[in-house]
Amino acid sequence: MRNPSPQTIYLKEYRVPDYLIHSVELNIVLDEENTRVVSKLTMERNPDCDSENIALDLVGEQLELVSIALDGKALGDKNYTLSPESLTIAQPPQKQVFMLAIENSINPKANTALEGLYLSNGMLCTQCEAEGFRKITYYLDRPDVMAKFTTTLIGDKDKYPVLLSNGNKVATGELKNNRHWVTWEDPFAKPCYLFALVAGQLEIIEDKFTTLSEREIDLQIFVEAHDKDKCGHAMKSLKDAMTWDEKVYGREYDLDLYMIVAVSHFNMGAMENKGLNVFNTKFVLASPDTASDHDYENIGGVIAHEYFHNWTGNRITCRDWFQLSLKEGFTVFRDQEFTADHTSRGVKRIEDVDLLRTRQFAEDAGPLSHPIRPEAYIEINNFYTLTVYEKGAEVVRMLHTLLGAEGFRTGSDLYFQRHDGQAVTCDDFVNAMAAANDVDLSQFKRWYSQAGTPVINASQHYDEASQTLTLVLEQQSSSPEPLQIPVKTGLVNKDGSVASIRLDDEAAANEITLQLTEDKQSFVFKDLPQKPVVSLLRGFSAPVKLNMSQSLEELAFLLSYDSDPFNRWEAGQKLASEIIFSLIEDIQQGRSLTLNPILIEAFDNVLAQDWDDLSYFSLLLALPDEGYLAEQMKVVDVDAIHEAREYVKTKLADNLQLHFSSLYQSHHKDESGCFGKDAIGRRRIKNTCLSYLSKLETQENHHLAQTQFQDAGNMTDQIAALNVILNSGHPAKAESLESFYQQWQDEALVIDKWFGLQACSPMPDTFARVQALMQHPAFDLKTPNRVRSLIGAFSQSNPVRYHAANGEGYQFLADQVIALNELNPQVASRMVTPLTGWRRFDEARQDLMKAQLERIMQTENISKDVYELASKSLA
Ligand code: 0A1
Ligand code: ZN
Repeated sequence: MRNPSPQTIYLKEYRVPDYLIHSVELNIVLDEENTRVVSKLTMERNPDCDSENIALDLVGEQLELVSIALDGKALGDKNYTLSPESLTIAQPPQKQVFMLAIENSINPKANTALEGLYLSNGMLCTQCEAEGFRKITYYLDRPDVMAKFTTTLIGDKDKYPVLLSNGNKVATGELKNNRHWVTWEDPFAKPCYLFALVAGQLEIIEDKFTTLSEREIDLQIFVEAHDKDKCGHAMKSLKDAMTWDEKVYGREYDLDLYMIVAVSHFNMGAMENKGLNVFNTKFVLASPDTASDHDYENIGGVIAHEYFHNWTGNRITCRDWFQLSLKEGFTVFRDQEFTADHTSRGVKRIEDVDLLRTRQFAEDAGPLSHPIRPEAYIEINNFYTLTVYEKGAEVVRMLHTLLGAEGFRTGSDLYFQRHDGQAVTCDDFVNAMAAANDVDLSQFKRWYSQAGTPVINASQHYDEASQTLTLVLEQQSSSPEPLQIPVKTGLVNKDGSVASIRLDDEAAANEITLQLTEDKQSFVFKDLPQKPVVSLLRGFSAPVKLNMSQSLEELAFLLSYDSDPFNRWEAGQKLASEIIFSLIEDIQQGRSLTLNPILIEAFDNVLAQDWDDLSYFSLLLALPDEGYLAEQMKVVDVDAIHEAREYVKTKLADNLQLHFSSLYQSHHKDESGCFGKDAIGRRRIKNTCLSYLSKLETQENHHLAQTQFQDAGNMTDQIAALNVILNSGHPAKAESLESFYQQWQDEALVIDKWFGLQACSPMPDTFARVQALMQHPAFDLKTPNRVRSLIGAFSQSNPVRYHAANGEGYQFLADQVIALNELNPQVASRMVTPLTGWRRFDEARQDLMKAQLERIMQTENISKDVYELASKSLA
């Protein structure tokens, strides 16, 4: 192990920096194996620092120090101390401003961790968030040290014709030996995690955007030559995002140039470096034949996310990494709303909640549960979590619900005005919201320090004599004091009409946001001549688990009549879940199975209606995900979940096949290249029907899938057909998989899908197939997208095969984590997650999973990343 007991960093130990950096001048001579960095820092002692310690501690890792000079004078090695992770100057000058010059070298080719400066398909690029800049040069690598950067890049003209960094290009020139240089100047002070450089043979796609105040911005996307035709959607999304941020938040872009570079090797989705975003190719490249509708939507969302960071993240950044949700929660909320405004609001909300409930709830219920503002970490890279991002966005959304759209905008205006150019905290954000609206949000702040998913128990009582309905809400959470929870509520009459809500002396309304602020509260609704059906937590107005007993009939009723798109879908999910859970019990007790006809009737009802929004219609027909069902079980029984869900799906297909067939036929059109809401909706509903029909295993349906697979002119249809072929007894399975590979072998992102599809298959031969695919020439442990599409997909999205009772899945995963630990600790630690939830399984599986975690803990040179996850989940 590198460090026997890696250090824990605590929020409560935050201190202002001892020194500040005003400006940085970087001179970087690029070379694959020996890049030279000269960094000139203009520094001063921080006037706000009251520490006695005058030593200057810079951090640096995997650097070869060449020289140091203070105010132009070389420092002898007695004047500083070097450790593998730091450079300390005991006696820096005590005058106001001094200059420190450092020269060091780095080896990008040896960098498989993809943090700092690294190589991707011959291109040099950087990733500095959270603490990657210290792998480029010695620095005060913390977000509250903000400096102005001037960067000169020098490189070979043929290998690196394009040389990019943050800000504006201010000078260029030629040198001998076929080299050239470019100087970039970023006028905005920034923390070093937002620094970026890119050098390589790249093609450029250009456009322009005129801002609200009529400034013309150059927009540039850089990609490898063969991808030049796949940037149209990304460029359009960028312009849409710029327009939206002006309209919704009054935020304009601030530099004259906005650049995006797509790279094939990237640990995450994308990175918001100032003026120079670096993106995983997955979130830039799209053409109708290579990218699915889902990919198109994701690209739009991620492009917007990174663009929105320019204000929520860059202009105003985090004081320390505990505040990560300050920028991430807010920015995710902004990108969710952007997508909702450009697609279908109801569908977007359902998909976001689905992700939250299947993945974030599981994280929050396990050993790695943490508040959206964590209080301690060993490795900050482990805290780019669903909790910080997705639950963080839910917390911001609750503020939006509580303050209303206008109040929220007044609050965000004040936040931008107060803190522009600063590194701030989550409290600063909530304080600005409170001050602008003249409300007290001190109770609301508890959401930032509370871990785990709160539970609301709801009960109701209707009194015919007084014509009142009393709703009692009780909350339970890890917070010692009650939380402030907005509970959007509606009432529906027996005939499906809206029942007016009259609460105390308030005016009647169709919908109300109840304020749950105490442990237990009663709400009395008046003037109700008949007992209405309650629709609670509309739009999923708070990230909580809601327990309210509702009969299957009431759920079926809400599925037909609830006017809230989220709760209408939710009623269907609850109905299906209840039925699946009772089948799970039957399976566990060895009883024979029959499907409750109420579900068939409810689906029949949905199928018989005319729907404008076909994507939403498809969601109403989707059964709850296996992961979501597992989340709700005390002891997860993956086999029974799978069997029960498959049984329900097959029975529905059997009973409703005429509906599914006729819907399939009426919506099966060739509209490849059309990405309007209707064309996307038609593809989605058609493929939902195809998936049901495939359960019947008839020759006719096999033929349907095969024809769709062969004729498809777009990736959505092709991959949907391949998926049903793969997951049925289709005779053309092997041939289809092979022809798909042959067709797309030169398109890395499509081959990722090919790996992913096979890894997720519930068929019995999947594990053997996954093992064989590990040996496939196209598989590479050094490419994170490949690792995620094979190892990640298998362990995170294929519960029934990954959790095989003999433990082969666990052993396989641990083997891969151990191999990845050496190469790329960040990716390795993300792969550990499916072992960490061991407490949720039966004893035999618990033992098998624990044994693998223990084996991982024995890894030689275990990284902080993997150590933190494995040790915390065993504790
Ligand atoms: N800030 C980026 C996410 C990101 C975080 C870490 C990275 O490397 C370790 C890369 C990207 C975002 O939210 O988009
Ligand atoms: Zn982000």
